[in-house]
Amino acid sequence: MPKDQGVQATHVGESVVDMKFAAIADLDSAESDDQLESWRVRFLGRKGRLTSLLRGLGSLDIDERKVIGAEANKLRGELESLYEERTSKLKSTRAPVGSIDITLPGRKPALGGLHPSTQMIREITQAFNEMGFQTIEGPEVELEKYNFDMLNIPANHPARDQWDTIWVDSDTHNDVLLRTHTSPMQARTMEQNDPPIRVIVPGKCYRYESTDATHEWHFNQVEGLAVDDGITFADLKGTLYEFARRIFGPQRKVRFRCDFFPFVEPGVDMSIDWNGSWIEILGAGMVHPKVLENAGYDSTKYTGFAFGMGPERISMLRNEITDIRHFFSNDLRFLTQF
Ligand code: FA5
Repeated sequence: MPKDQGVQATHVGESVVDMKFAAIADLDSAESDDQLESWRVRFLGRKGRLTSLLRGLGSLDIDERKVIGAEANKLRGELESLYEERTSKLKSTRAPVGSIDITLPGRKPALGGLHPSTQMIREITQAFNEMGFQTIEGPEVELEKYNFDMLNIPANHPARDQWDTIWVDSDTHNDVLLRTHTSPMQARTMEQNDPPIRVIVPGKCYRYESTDATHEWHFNQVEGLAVDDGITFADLKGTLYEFARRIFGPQRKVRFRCDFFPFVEPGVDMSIDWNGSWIEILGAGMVHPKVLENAGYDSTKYTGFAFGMGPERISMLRNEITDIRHFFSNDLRFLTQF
């Protein structure tokens, strides 16, 4: 805009034209209610620049006062209507109430995490992987043959009572069940592979039993099997001691006691010292010669050890969880702590 000659107000500090340029530029850059209000106070307010200029007119001679006074009053009118215009323009570009406000910070989607059982299983399998065991998995819906027969637990043998079994109803088969332990994978692995074998098998198991703080009707197990020429009970103990050292730390005491499982001889269970008492975390033993022979191995040449542990029980010990049922209750207050 060209400067208007005759409206210079050198005596009153600032020219009407300079002020007009400054006011319009500032108004155009006002983007919020606060900035608009600050602009109004600075230019049109009682102590604003335009009011100060008008007050200063008294010091001018009469002719100058008339010209500059008229220009300043005209400018006031112009600035007031420009202010109204800018205010309604800003309002019209704003999102209507109830619509999305794109200026708000975004909401973070909730991130999932690994289930505490999965975390424990991964830690356990990693410990054994580092000792040379390979991780494999097997079917949860299993044949009676692998779950019992090949593990030296024939039909009607009292040892079957040790595992309360959930059988699968079927018109064509009466030998299908939900596996009661991960040990059937001992039989399946030996059936399909020649020694040497070193495998670790995590997976879900199911038992028809009532639940309490340390028993669930479905839970995970991690099975281990090593078969080779010349494996001894010392290898079993050494491997499980090393596992306990990795999971529970070097200070933790470990206890082996005799136990009976039809598929091992001798059989043991292993307990961990917990505040002065012992808590059983796994069953183990030397693979029974009959189990080796059932898989077609020469039991005079090959020996092996096997073990089966409960990762939920181990997590309970590690994390001071008092009830195993928390693992499968799907309560986020529990799950998000891991
Ligand atoms: C067995 O299931 C054997 N198959 C283990 C084994 C494998 C022995 C190889 C010898 C050689 P047991 O029923 O004790 O054994 O279960 C093994 C572990 O699974 C227990 O120490 C416990 O940690 C876990 N476990 C057993 N039953 C439950 C249950 N109802 N709820 C949660 N964890 C369980």
